[in-house]
Amino acid sequence: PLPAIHPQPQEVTLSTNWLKAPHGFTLSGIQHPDEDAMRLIKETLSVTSHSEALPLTIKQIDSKDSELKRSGAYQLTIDPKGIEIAVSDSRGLFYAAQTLQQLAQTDGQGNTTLPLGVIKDYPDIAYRGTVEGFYGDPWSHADRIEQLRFYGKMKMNTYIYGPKDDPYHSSPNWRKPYPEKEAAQIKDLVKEAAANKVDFVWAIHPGLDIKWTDEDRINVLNKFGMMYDLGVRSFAVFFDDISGEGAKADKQADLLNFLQKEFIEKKEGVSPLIMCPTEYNRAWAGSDYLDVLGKTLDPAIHVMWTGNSVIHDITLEGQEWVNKRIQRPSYVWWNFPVSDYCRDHLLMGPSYGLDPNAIHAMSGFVANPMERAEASKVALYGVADYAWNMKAYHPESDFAEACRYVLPEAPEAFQTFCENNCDPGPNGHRYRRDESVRNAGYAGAFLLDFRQHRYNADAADQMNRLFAEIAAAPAAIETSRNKALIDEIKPWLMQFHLLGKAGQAAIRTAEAGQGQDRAATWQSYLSLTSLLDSMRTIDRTYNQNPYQKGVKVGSRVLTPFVQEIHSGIGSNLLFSDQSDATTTRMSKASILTDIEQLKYQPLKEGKDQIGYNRLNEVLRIEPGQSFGLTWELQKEATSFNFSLPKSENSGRVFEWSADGKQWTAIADIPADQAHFKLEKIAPEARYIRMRNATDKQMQIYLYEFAITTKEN
Ligand code: LOG
Repeated sequence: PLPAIHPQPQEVTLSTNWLKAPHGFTLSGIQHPDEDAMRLIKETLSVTSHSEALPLTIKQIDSKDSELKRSGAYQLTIDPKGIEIAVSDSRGLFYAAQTLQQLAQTDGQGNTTLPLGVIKDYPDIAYRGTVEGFYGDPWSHADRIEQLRFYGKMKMNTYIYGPKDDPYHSSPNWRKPYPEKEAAQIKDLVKEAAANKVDFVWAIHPGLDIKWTDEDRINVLNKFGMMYDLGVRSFAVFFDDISGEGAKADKQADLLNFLQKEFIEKKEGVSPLIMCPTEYNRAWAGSDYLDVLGKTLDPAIHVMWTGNSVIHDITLEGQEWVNKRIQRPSYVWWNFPVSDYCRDHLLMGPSYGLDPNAIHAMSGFVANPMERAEASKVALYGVADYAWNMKAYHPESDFAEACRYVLPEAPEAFQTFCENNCDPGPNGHRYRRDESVRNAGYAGAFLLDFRQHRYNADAADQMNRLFAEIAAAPAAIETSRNKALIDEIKPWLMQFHLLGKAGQAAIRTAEAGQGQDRAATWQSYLSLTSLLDSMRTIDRTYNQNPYQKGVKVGSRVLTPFVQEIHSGIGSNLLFSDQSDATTTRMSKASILTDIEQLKYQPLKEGKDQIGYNRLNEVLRIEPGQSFGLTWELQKEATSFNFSLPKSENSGRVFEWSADGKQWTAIADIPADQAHFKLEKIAPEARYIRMRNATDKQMQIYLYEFAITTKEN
C-alpha cells in the first residue's frame, strides 16, 4: 500500500513501482542546502559518494506557479534514475525531507525504497500553527520543545508565545526583562523553532495597565529589543480581555504603527507584526473600533480574529464580514482545543467546523490549545492538515489518523478514549462538540425503551460491547511510551475505566430490573451505586483547580446514560419498597441575570458554596442590567464575597431580596472595594445581585461572586 502523507500534499501522483538504490545517493545541485533538512534526508536515505549511487538533486524551484513560490513549497520527483527536489526556500527543502521520510519504506531485505512519482506541494495558508494564549499553567519548557518538533513534522510554521499567566508577557511585568533562567529558555526555544522551520512569535499583552505616554511606548519598544537580543524575530501585541484606556482603537493603532516604523522596518530579519484586537470576535464588535483599526493600522500589520464569538467555528461568511471592516484578511485565532473555560473536561475530539472555502479569507490560522500540551496534539494534527490543504481535509478520517499518530501503541483504544472526551459540557460560551457519535444512536434507542419499562436487547448488546472497550482502554493506552501524555490525562483515564465498569453494571441493572428477582436487581443496583460513588470521589480528588474542578468523561452521552439508568432503577426499587429513603433534593440555586454574555454561565456549586464560574473576558453591563444568584428556601446565606477587580465602582449597587421582587440595598459594602467579604446577610435573603445604576455601560471582570450557605 502507498504510504499516507500528512498534511496531504496538493498534487500527488505515485505509482506502485518502487525505487531501490542499493548504493545510495550522491548529492548535487545547490550549494549548502539547509542543514536541518539535510539531517532529515540523511536519516531516510544513505547519502554516499559510491560510483553507482543515484543522483539526489536539490535545486531552486523554477516555475511560474505563484503557489510554488510560497515559503515551504517543494516539488519532489522520484524516478528510476534518481531523486530531484525543487524548493522555494529552505523551509521547502525541510518539508520535502519530511515528506520523503513519510514515503520511505523498508523492503524485505532491509533496504529503503521509495514509490516512483511526483509530488507538487505548497501550503494553502501562509501562517499555520498555534497560539499558546490560554489562561492557566503555561506549558513547560519540555512541552514547548516537543511541540516545536511536532510542528516541524506537521509542516506548521508558527508558534505564537502568549500564555496569559506569564507575568513577563502581561501585567505586571511586561515592561521588565525576563529573569535569567526564563531568558535562557526562550533563547533555547528560538533555536529549536528555527531548527524546525517554525517562527517563534513572542507576544506582549500590555493593555491592562498601559499608559498612552512616550514612556510606555518606549517600554514596549525596549522589551521587543530585549526579546530581539534573545533571538526572537517575530512579534505580536495582544489587546484582548482588557477594558478602559488600553482598549482605545486609535491609541492602539498609534502604538502599533510606531512599532512598525521604529522596530519592524528597522531591525534586520523581522517578520510582519501581528496584533490581537480588543473586539476580537463578531459578538463584541459593537462600536467603530474595527473600522478605526482598518483605516489607521499600517496595512502590513496582521489582525487576529476568533470568529463570530469568542469560541466559534470558522465560516467564510464570518471571515468576509470582518475582513471588510479591518481592510485585510484576518489572521484566525481559533479557540480550540483550549479548555481554560471548562477545565474539568478534555477536548480530544476531531477538529471540525472549519470552512473549506475560506482560503482567501484568512492570512493565518493558529489554534489555541489546552494547557495539556501532548493531549492537544489530536486536535492540532487536524489543524495542520486543514491549514495546509483545506479541500483535502476530512475531519473524521483525519481524526482516526491523528489517534494513530499520537498513540501508535494502541490506536483503537486511544480513539475510543478520544471520541468520548470531546465536549466541554455546558459553558458560558455555549460552544459544544459532538461526542460519542458512533454510539449515541444505540444509547438513545436503549433509553427510549428503558423509559417505557422495556429492555432493548440489541442496543444493550452494542452498549455492553462499547463499555467493555471503554473499561479496557486505559490499560492499553498506558502502554504508550509517551509518559508526558499519560501524566496529563491520568485522572481521566482512571475515570474512563470506571465509566466502562459503571456502564456494564448499568446494563446489568436494567436487565435485572426487567425480571422478577428483586434481590438480584438490588445487588446490581448497589454495585452500580458504588461505581458511581468512586467516580464522584475521583471528581472530587483530582484536578482541583479553583475554576472548574474535577474530572469529567463521556459527559455528553455516556455518563448521563448511566446516571439515568441508575436513578430510574433506584426510584423503582425505593418507592415500591415504601422505604423512607429520602430522595436527593434537586438544587434550585441558579444564576439570575439579564446580561446575555452571562446567561449560559454554569453555576459553581459546592457543599456550602454557590457562585459564578470565573469569567476570563471583560463583562459588559448596560445601564440597569444586573447579575446575581438565587438559592433554595432550605438554605440560608451566611456570607457573601466577590472579586470584581478593576471595576468601575461608582454607580454599582449590591442588593438582596427575599422574593426577587422587593430589593434592598446592602449598605455595608464600601464603594471602593474590588474584593470584599460580607459576613452578615439578612437571614430571609434568597437573592443577591449587583446592578449597574449608572447611565453608561460598565466593564468589569467577574472573578468571584459567591455565597456560603448553611442548611436550615
Ligand atoms: C482569550 C484567551 C482564552 C480564550 C478561551 C482570545 C483572543 N483571548 O475570553 O486567552 O484562552 O478566550 O477562553 C479569551 O481568545 N478570552
